[in-house]
Amino acid sequence: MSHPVLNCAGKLLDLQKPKIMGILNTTPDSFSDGGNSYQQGNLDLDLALQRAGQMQKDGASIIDVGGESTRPGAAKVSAQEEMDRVVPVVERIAKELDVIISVDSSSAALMKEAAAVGAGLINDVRALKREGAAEMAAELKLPVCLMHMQGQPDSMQDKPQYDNVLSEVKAFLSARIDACVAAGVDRAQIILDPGFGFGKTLEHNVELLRQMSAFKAMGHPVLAGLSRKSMLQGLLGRSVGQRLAGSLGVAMLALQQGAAILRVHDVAASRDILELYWQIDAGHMQ
Ligand code: 7PM
Repeated sequence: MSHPVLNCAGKLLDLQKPKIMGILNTTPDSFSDGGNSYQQGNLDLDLALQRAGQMQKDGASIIDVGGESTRPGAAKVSAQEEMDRVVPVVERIAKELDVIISVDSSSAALMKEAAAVGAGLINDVRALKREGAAEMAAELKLPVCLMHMQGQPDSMQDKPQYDNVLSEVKAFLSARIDACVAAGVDRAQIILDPGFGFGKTLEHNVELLRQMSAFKAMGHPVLAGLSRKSMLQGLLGRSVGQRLAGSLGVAMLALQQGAAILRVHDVAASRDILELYWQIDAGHMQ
């Protein structure tokens, strides 16, 4: 596992050097119409493309397109609504940019539609547990990111509880790897993610970050999703708009423990710390 290369629908993702995944939300509150309608016009697609292009210029290798708000306490989004938001954005970016597009979804139907218009990676906060998702990922032959979550987005932060958070998250991911491989997913195409903030208290998140190298030791590339997360509220008292420095600090800690992909909002700044890590702390070992 010293040199994993994932095949994202023909585009190779070489993880010898860590890579940046830029976050592109298609939820209405993150778009120009301010949430009046989820129907996207050309202006919305233009804006999504422009944001994706900027992130690529800033150093993102992957653009993560999501349409379901998984924010703690968030309302559910209908499958059709999610499809209507995500698929046109994936299609537009795939047409115009030479970049790997990941689709942040748990729905097998959406994975299929997104792959048909150019998605190259599946990022599922439910670790392909939904009906038909693992089989679909296997059929599409795309890399998958399996994330740990305790509970469901609408209630997961109510009372997260673990006897041993590290061993329970590892056991969950290990079971999901086995289930996905049994469904036909190529083991070499599986990325793991401890799921910071998904059914975890501040203490749980800190423990997982401290022990992040344990996930790499499972033999898969590891994705770290720490950008602007609420643990920075807990540790630093920073509101969401004030979390850049904290996000970069925890991203560096994740890199030092072997994280292969950083999922971030602030691509340019994250690329700087990735370069520092690579030139100072990792490059000399290669
Ligand atoms: C509000 C709060 C909106 C939190 C969105 C979020 C991850 C992810 C998300 C992650 C992977 C965010 C989250 N987080 N996928 N999707 N790993 N693989 O902060 O940590 O972006 S949504």
